[in-house]
Amino acid sequence: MSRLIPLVLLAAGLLPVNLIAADGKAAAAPAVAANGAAVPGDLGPPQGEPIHALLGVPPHVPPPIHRNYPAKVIVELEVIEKEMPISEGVTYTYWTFGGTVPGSFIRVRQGDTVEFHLKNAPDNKMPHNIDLHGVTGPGGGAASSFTAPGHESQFTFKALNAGLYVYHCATAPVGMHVANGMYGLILIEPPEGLSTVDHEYYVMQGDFYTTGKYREKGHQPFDMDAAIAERPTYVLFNGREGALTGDHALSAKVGETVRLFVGNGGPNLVSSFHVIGEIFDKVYYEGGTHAQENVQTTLIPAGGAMMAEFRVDVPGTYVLVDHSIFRAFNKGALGMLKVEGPTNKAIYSGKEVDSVYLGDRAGDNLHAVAVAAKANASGTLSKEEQVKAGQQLFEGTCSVCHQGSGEGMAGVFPPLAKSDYLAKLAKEKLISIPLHGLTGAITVNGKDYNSVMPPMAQLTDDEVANILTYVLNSWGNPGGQVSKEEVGKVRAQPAAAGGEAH
Ligand code: HEC
Ligand SMILES: [Cu+2]
Repeated sequence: MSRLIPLVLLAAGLLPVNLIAADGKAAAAPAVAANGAAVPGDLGPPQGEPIHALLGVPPHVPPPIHRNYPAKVIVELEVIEKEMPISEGVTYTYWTFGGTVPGSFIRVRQGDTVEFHLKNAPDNKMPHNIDLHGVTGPGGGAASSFTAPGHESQFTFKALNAGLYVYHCATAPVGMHVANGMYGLILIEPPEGLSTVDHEYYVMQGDFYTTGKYREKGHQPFDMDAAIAERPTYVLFNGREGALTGDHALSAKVGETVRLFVGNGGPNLVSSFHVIGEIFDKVYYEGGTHAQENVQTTLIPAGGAMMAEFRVDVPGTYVLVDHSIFRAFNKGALGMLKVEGPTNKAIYSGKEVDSVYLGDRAGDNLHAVAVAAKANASGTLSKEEQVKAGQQLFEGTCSVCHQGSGEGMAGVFPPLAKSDYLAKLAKEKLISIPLHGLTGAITVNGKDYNSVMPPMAQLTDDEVANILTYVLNSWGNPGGQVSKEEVGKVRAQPAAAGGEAH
């Protein structure tokens, strides 16, 4: 049993002589004690030359640490306040650790002495600091790191406990600093390291509060009242809608193993983290040392984290969601893991992306929608731009029932293509259909329908305008144009009852 490091010696900083190698560095610690418990880090003084930490830019993390001795690790993190897109055509002023949301990923080894430098960029407006949940000491470093714009502060801590920890700004008003994106993860690796996997990714959920509606275009300021009421406009992975979809999706190949480091910055919501179509082989819940196996959905508290490991067995698109599911489909909490490789019919029969499930997120990054939003902002929006944007929005929204071809489904969903009903509608009535829905008996192209179209209240005024302009100019319909302002007027009126326009 001489290979076990007595806990009390470690705590006192006294490493047993038989663990020090000839070069003065500690020999590799055994991974696991005979009783199955993880071996605590070697907590003696730092050895060797100080190391400058490599920081990970989300969704990437720095490489695993293969050191077998504790070192002095220098971390330099700069706070940058900057405007970035939060959704297509929507911008927000973020406060960031390292220029990204979440902030730079920090990776050290248990037992390391971390010399932390926090810089506050000179053209920032606010003071900031950092509270690292991986720090043992009052405020997790907050008081020692309070930094005015154009200044730098420094403090040092020993990474006593292995685990995956959230860090965040803790400057008043704390909630506002966190809501603006001031959070990230620090991984304190156990001495024996983590198991080898093919891919490691960094994902962090956060809730955002804007004065405008979800996807309302233009620059959107922070809404303190909504934040206090805990009514987020956006719930996002990695700080922006689409940060992990389309071209930005995470990737892996069939047969590979994936480790997700997932944190929740909050400030308010608890995440029910789930990957549609995948089962986590292991979850290190709460970022701790023990793993649960075969997990479908795992809770990540605000200010908490977890590690999930799984092998991908069949190709396709796996969708990361907060399974409080309105957040995924109506507030943006949706990411993708694209897996390439040969199919395995014995495990799953096929079909690439489930567009009925994903709606307009199944396609590309809503590029045409962004183009239209820009043109709208500069007052140059053309009918063609509206039609293009409308087509992308129609996919997965209206196409679920009326079909991509606009032909509908016999006896169930009326056609929008060459619809004589639509052709004779007054503009206000047409606009009111997506806004308020439609019920009651109608006749379209000689066929009777008596069904219910639910209101699509989640769509913004310009989205409705673009969709209707697309519908009016497609499939042999009469043409015309609907503006955002016209939609706004109809939205303000009460819903008219009955199906047929009088
Ligand atoms: C959940 C299914 C569903 C979705 C999604 C849906 N509709 Fe409908 N829509 C219907 C049904 C059902 C009717 C017929 C209602 C009735 O019988 O009164 C209808 C009727 C209509 C009509 C009038 C009838 C016609 O064929 O001209 C228009 C216009 C229309 N929808 C446009 C849209 C647009 C635009 C969208 C997307 C923003 C949309 N719908 C999304 C189910 C849907
Ligand atoms: Cu701050």
